[in-house]
Amino acid sequence: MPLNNKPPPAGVLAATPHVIDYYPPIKPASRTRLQAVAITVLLTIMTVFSLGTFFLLSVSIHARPSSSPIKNVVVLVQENLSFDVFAGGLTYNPDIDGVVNHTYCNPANVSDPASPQVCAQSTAKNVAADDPDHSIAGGNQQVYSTYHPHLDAHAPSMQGFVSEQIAAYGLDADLPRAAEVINYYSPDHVPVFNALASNYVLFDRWFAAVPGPTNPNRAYLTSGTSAGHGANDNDFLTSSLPQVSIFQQLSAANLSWTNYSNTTDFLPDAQFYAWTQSSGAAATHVKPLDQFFADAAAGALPQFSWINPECCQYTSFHPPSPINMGEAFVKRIYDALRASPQWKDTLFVLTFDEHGGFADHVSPPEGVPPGDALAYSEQAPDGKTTTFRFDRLGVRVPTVLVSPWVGKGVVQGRPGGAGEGEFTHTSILKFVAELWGLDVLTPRVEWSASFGNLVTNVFRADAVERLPEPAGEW
Ligand SMILES: *C1O[C@H](CO)[C@@H](O)[C@H](O)[C@H]1NC(C)=O
Ligand SMILES: *[C@@H]1O[C@H](CO)[C@@H](O)[C@H](O)[C@H]1NC(C)=O
Ligand SMILES: *[C@@H]1O[C@H](CO)[C@@H](O)[C@H](O)[C@H]1NC(C)=O
Ligand SMILES: *[C@@H]1O[C@H](CO)[C@@H](O)[C@H](O)[C@H]1NC(C)=O
Ligand SMILES: *[C@@H]1O[C@H](CO)[C@@H](O)[C@H](O)[C@H]1NC(C)=O
Ligand SMILES: CC(=O)N[C@H]1CO[C@H](CO)[C@@H](O)[C@@H]1O
Repeated sequence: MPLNNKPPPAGVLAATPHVIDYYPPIKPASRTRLQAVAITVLLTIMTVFSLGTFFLLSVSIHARPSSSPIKNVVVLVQENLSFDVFAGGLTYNPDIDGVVNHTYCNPANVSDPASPQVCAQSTAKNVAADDPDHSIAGGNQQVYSTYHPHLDAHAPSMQGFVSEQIAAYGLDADLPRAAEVINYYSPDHVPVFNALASNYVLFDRWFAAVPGPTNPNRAYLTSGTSAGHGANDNDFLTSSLPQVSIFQQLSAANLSWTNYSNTTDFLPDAQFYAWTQSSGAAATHVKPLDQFFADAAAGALPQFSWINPECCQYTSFHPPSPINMGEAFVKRIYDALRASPQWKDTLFVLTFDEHGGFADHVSPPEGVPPGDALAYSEQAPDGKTTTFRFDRLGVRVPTVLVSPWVGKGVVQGRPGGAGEGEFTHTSILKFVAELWGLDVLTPRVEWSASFGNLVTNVFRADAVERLPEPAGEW
């Protein structure tokens, strides 16, 4: 049996109170017995059909283990920064799709065409004072200029970030402060990231999985779906996610993994899942971050290392974490891997969970396969309900691929392969499935582009030994 996340049976959807299924709502009061039977039969047929389609596809792409030089994969997911704000100011390659030599502005009031424009400048501060809105509803406003987008009527014009910041913080008289949401870092501010990107592979078209907050994105990162969750709700704190995760898959395949964690207010990502608790893996496979540095030095890293940063005051980049402390943390991780006896076998992926409400000028793709058939609803700031079906990606986030087996200074845009979707968080799962011959977990993972073709068979002896020091405070 493939270890993947099949769509749950229709009865499970209907019984779960806080999620809405894919199909038209059914009013129990008006439902006759005959109607109920007919609907159940219909839902069962649809579920079986979609399950069968996915099963066929997943079997066909159940990859053979590849002959890759990569034996160890290390993933660090930092917090809450968009591509343009963190990486859009990099200048080492004019092909980077950022904000250098490109004017990107948002109106102060997205509903008023005559309102002043607030334009991106390279004056972003080390500490962002006002954590921008990153709910699903806030993200709708940022991307579509409305809390209630209809994909046929509203374009993802990326004009609503400043307006939403003003609405969230009442900053209408303080446009320079509202501009914090769109201003970006110069290479001098982010020397660590600049060195990583310019020495390895920078993706300038990598999208978060969900246009919403951290845990739904972290669930997509580690299982290819959030199982209908669009907020950081209690289920993430109680290990209640039912779906198969990469951690469960790796254990089933006898591949070693550790979730090194420095988080405090949130559970480490591996512990979102019921399986991690019930199998005992939470006790054996989740370790404090200090163990990562010890394992790297000893050459004892597992095949798959998943690093949860501290969240969200100091080293995660999440406001109010200072940017230069986040940089220092990334440097510690890289320097430890570079000095490790396992460096020659290692691929390190650094990405960000979501855009954190910060601005980006590239429209996220629409009409993408969701991880499953579950939808999510929340109340927007205007009091009305907004429903999201996980059928579009989140905002672009900075991502780098670091290894002695990748090219130097590669700027990777759209994937080249025919029939591939885009680079997005679930590209990591797609790559790992190919690398180790695992089942592809969900339709979203299957659609995602792998980055396997960026791993070469040429070992680079020129890999920088230590990254530069982070910037001082500014
Ligand atoms: C960032 O991370 C925090 C904590 O994980 C989360 O609550 C928030 O929704 C995320 N988004 C933004 C924009 O801060
Ligand atoms: C910006 O424009 C200048 C002048 O045309 C050019 O030299 C430089 O390479 C450009 N930089 C980027 C990052 O596009
Ligand atoms: C934005 O503009 C609209 C249309 O002119 C207006 O109704 C609304 O009050 C404005 N919002 C703010 C916060 O000024
Ligand atoms: C994993 O290892 C156990 C114990 O060594 C063995 O029984 C099992 O068959 C292995 N499973 C796989 C998928 O290799
Ligand atoms: C986080 O890491 C720092 C530095 O390695 C350490 O001092 C601290 O105890 C860690 N906290 C947790 C919760 O692991
Ligand atoms: C030092 C340490 O605990 N290393 C562990 C890393 O993770 C692998 C796989 O879970 C274990 O086998 C190691 O013992």
